[in-house]
Amino acid sequence: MSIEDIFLEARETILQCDQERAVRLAERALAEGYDPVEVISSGFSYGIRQMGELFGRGEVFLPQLIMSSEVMKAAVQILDAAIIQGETTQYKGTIVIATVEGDVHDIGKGIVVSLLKTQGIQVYDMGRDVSNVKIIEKALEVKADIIGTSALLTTTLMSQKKLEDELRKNGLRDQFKTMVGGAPATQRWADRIGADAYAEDAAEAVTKALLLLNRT
Ligand code: B1M
Repeated sequence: MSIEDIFLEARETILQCDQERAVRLAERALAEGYDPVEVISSGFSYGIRQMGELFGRGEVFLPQLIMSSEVMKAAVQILDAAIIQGETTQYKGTIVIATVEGDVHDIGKGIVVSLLKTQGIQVYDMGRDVSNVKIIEKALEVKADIIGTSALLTTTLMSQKKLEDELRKNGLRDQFKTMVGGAPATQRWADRIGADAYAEDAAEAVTKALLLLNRT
């Protein structure tokens, strides 16, 4: 099967909410030696974004969106296991990462987490719907170098600004670098709120994290 066919079928499985086929396809892509990251980003992720557009236009409804994200998660789980994780105790740095409070979108953050781990970065993934207070507590506890937040809703994006405010208010701003991501976040947004970095996708998140750690 060509990589283009894999991409096309991956998108279809998401749009058709066909979990069995998605799982079989993920396994086949790995068996045929394709790069799991590429299969996620140009195949399944593309499909879920198309689903999001249909949802945004009212052409599909929440139950279908939920089903398609379950399909996405099942496929990503298989591909994720094949992404080589950095086996080291000599970490290049530590990041605490979370999806912000009020936001349950965690598929993209999960991909970011996997890729960061492949680069020997120690990752504390706090999950989703996490308050800034908890994020900061964890960052202090593990002496993180970077705090990374993901926000997918325009309404929850503001939490990334509140995190910057909270760090400043508590005299902690210089203690951590911050990175923001998620579909509505942009470089402009990062500049506006004073975040140290913005990343559009998981690959860029790795590049930016290494830059923040002076490891490039
Ligand atoms: Co939601 N949802 N959703 N949803 N959902 C969006 C975000 C939406 C744009 C869809 C739409 O209307 N077109 C819309 C937001 C509109 C807005 O705010 N303007 C929306 C809505 C409205 C909602 C609900 C409110 C729907 C409702 O209940 N009526 C609800 C909100 C619940 C809540 O959070 N409180 C909701 C729920 C859900 C599901 C549960 C069904 C499901 C999430 C499942 C899950 O994550 N466990 C879901 C999904 C799947 C989506 C879409 C379709 C896809 C998101 C996704 O997984 N993308 C999304 C549409 C879209 O984004 N275009 C949508 C694939 C993923 C690989 O990409 O997450 O962007 P992404 O991550 C990328 C980059 O952004 C970046 O790297 C990742 C990998 O490349 N990145 C980072 C992400 N985090 C980063 C952090 C970094 C750096 C880079 O550094 C720290």
